[in-house]
Amino acid sequence: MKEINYLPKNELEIINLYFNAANYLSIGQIYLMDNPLLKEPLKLEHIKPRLLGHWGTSPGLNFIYAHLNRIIKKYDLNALFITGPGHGGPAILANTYIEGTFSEFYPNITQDYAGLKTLFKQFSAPGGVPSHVSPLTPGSIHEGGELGYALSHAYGAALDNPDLTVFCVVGDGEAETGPMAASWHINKFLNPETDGIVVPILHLNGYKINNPTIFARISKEELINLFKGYGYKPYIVEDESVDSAHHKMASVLDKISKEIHKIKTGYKKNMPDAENRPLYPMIILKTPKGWTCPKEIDGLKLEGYWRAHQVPITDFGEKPEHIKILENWMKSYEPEKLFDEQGSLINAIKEFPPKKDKRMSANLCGNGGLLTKDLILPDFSAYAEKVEKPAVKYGKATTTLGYYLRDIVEKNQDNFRIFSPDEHNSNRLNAVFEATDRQWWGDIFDYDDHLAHKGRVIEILSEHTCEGLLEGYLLTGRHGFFSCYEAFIHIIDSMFNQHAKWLKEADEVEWRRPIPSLNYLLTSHVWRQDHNGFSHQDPGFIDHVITKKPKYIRVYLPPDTNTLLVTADECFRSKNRINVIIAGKQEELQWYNMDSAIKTCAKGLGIMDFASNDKGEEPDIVMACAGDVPTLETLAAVSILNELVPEIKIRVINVIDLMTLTPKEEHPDGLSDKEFDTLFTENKPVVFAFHGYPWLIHRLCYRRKNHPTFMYGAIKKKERLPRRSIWR
Ligand SMILES: Cc1ncc(C[n+]2csc(CCOP(=O)(O)OP(=O)(O)O)c2C)c(N)n1
Repeated sequence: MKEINYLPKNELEIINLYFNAANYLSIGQIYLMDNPLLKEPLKLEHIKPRLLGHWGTSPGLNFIYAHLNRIIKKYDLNALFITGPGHGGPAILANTYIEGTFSEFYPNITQDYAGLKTLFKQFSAPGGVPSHVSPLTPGSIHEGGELGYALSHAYGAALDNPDLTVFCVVGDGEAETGPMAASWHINKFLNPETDGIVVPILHLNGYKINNPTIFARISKEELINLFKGYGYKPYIVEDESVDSAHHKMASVLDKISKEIHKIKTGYKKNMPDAENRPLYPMIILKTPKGWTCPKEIDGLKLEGYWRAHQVPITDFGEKPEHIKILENWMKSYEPEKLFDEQGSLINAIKEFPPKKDKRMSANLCGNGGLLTKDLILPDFSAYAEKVEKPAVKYGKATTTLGYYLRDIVEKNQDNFRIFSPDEHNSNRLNAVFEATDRQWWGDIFDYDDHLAHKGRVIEILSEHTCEGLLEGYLLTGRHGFFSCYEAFIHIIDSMFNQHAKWLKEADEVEWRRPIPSLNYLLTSHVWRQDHNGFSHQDPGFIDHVITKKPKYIRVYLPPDTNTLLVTADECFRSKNRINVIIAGKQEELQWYNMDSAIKTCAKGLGIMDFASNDKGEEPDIVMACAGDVPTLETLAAVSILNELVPEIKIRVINVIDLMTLTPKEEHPDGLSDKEFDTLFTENKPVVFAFHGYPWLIHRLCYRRKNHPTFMYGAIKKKERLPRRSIWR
């Protein structure tokens, strides 16, 4: 085969030195707290007492990283690296150390003996870096840990970044997850002219934690056909010998780089095939799990088996002979050829990666906040519902929001996107299509409704994919919006967790810049499932959201059009938050004119004067509500009470920003006890009609003085609605 000697000798040599250095640095982080260059014989006291980290995926990641460095320089690529097996933290950190970025961001980790020792010691140790890729990792937009989102994040990063190539490693175990299975289809949305390129690299190392992977145990033909079926052009790189694998990988990456160039230039020049979806290349890299570690340990298979997944050699106290095995393994990379006398990497290795922000770990997309431009927002009051008197006029909140979104799209053509799992129109946001289309690279027929090769809306019936794309888009500094049925947003509960964790951790990393907020519109909500029913009811996403660190989350329940517009504007201006807006899409009575909507939203809640008869005095009862239907029901109840018992003094309070109910010390929007008591009184009964489950209000208010008087009208258990009243 002509790949056998594809690389000239000098190139092979340096790429292999780089690979050895990255492997050595990965193992060093997992094992050593002293004697980092093995200058003296390895002893138990040099080895960390608690061994943490994952070796199995690391050599594959190092191999890929080394080869990408080669082609970035050769083809002057603007490249970002995303790794699904984020548990391969030691490998990614090793590469950022070689690239020099790690020392730039953390000056105590110097490029010498002392720095090397600290690099090793601080890995997965208190005060250091976690064992997975995290916000502390330069160049990362991707929290390691929960598997399944690498490819949707990669595609999200590539959207509207026409010059970016995102190399995305997908573990073959990760490839078994549901979210990943849907993500392969995102190539049917990418526009080769206006978006970047994603090159998926399936890392077929054969095993997960304790099991073989499905993809490794089907025939090559089946595997290739699968990816051809997904619309990719798969290239297989398969070898156990490091040298010949280098030749094969280099040869494939050269081919792929040329294909990428052809795709990009072809579409820019609008060549004849520009009407067709390009066949995007991908790589299937088949190398042994834990590649280059000892073949066996204690007579058991290690390299090329799941035993290599985490820490391949352990029990040094009980089995001192393991110390020698580890030492020999580390020495097999010949550290004396990788580092100079001062413990600094030799120049040839240091010089190998690309320079400045061409280094994948220094790509500005990896710190998206640096690239963020504020959205150009139209004046929301221009879309106001004219409300001369409360409770007279009907309006459709999300329909009007659609006009506002339409104009945001109009003003932010490459900086704002909307994602939805096939619910955009159902959620009444149709007006957006006056300004844009749904981006789509499947067949398009002349009778199709707003399907086009360019468009600001992406609809795919996978909440995971919508969420992953939006996260990738936000993490690389742009703005977006996700509209979804309330009941089904639970599908991404866990992705929401991961993003919330990222925001919290990234906020604590000095060099990371704030990114635009993740904005959800949850509609088709629990109370108005007119076409559906019990199957579509669950208001529990809020319960999930409020468990996260308060600083980063907001939950809004605007009861009408004007409050929805004010809320949306606030969300689009915010950064580093997750904003959940829950609003009905049906025709509903309007309560607030724009002026009062602005005032009430600024406080997050307010007394509905038109419905209250306490006239500034202490009321006999407080009727509180949060959510559009509970507001309507509360006001209906109040009008009945006014007729039946006009002597009762009633105060009606409408809560729009749910987090105002939390104590001020716990949430930036929380009311002080004084403010709370002034509104809700210290001892008068409070009847609270709430959109979701009642215990949530209990949780938010239980430390308030008159909390014992609270009574709830809300969903107590899963029941068919709206056949029953909310009052029970
Ligand atoms: C969604 C999810 N489920 C389970 C796990 C636990 N887990 C961590 S690594 C791993 C195996 C991953 O295998 P693969 O993706 O092939 O990575 P590699 O073999 O390269 O380490 C599993 C199941 C996880 N991190 N995320």
